[in-house]
Amino acid sequence: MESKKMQLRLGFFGASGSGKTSLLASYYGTQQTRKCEKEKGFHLLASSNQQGEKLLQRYFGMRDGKFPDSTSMFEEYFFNFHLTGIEEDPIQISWYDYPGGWWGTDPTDALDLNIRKKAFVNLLSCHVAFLVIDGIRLGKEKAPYLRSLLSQFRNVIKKQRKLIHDNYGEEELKKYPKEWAIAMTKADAYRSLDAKKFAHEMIKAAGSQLEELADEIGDGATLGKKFLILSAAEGTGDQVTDINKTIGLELIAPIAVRSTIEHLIESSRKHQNEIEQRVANKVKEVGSGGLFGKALKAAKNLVENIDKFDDFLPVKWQIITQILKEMGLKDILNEEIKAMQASSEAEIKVIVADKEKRIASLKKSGKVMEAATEMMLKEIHAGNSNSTYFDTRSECTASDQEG
Ligand SMILES: Nc1nc2c(ncn2[C@@H]2O[C@H](COP(=O)(O)OP(=O)(O)O)[C@@H](O)[C@H]2O)c(=O)[nH]1
Ligand SMILES: [Mg+2]
Repeated sequence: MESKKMQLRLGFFGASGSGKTSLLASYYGTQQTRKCEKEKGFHLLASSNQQGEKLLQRYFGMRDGKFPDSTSMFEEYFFNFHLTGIEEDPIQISWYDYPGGWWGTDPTDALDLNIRKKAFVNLLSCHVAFLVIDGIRLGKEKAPYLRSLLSQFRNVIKKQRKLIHDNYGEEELKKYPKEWAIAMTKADAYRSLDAKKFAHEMIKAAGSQLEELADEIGDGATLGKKFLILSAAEGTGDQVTDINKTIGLELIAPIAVRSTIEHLIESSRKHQNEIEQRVANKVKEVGSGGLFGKALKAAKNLVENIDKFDDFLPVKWQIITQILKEMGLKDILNEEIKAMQASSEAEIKVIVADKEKRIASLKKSGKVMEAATEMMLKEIHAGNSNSTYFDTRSECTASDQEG
């Protein structure tokens, strides 16, 4: 029997120099500070000492004022999500760094070929992918930068999908990651942009390219819906001026968790006819709350059918459906619906307080996995996530959903 540990695999796609290495070093380093552990009650630990040391070295370099040396290799890292005071680590996070340009060139030797093959397999196992946009370049070059980046990236996707198809077959292609977030790095250098403005700027400058890209990825791809802004540190050029001024890093893992849940919901919606016809009627009955709120409501009706998700979802999702089932998907969804519909800060505060109570009691009763998931979801609602994360679906009105 597979151990009941949630595997969460994240892929980062971005051109060389777009800030991926700095991001991970800062993310990891920040997690190791006592302040973080005290405030959040959790932190990430590298699964291997060697990897942990490498990341910390880069982080200390940044603390001393210098961004890390650039790397252009495919890199993978593994972390355990550690809850303060609890021995067992409930979530394992894999982080894959896919450097840009890499897919466009031919392998140089047998070793390179092998690394690439492995990277392919990992790519297919990713639950959530992040497309990295360089905030400094965006600020300077604006729309032409976005358009050229997106069309290059579309070629990359095309190439990847063809390679997967030719080497592993049609069936494997179904595993290709569908949950995508667009992440702008170096947000410290582009202060006037919050996540919502970033989303609007991208859609205005390159909306049709985003749609084409989503089509290239395949039916149900969420590329172009979720936007976040990140900064590894405040800096100018290759100098770090303040390592403590990071932006949005703490939301990466929570957004990934939330995305996996959304993916299950969307899949269940798409397959609703296969699951139960009566659900379709229920969907019509639900009221407003935005497209996402509506999706969540529809999903509520499917909670009892979660067993059947495994029939149509690729294997990589099964451990997640199993966990969600055990932890009471219904409760989570109810909470998330409330949170999505909350309009005032006071309402959000109540939700966060409720979650905190729930987390404390889950921890007390040894439900570590459940506590960890709740902690991440709480993170999205707490703090200033409104300015660093934006889902365009929260803007849609209920009528967008008809038909
Ligand atoms: N201002 C600012 N500059 C950054 C940040 N992250 C990276 N940079 C700059 O971008 C360069 C490339 O970053 P790197 O992490 O190596 O990019 P990668 O090639 O995608 O891994 C760094 O040397 C810095 O000059 C950031 O958060 N803020
Ligand atoms: Mg790098």
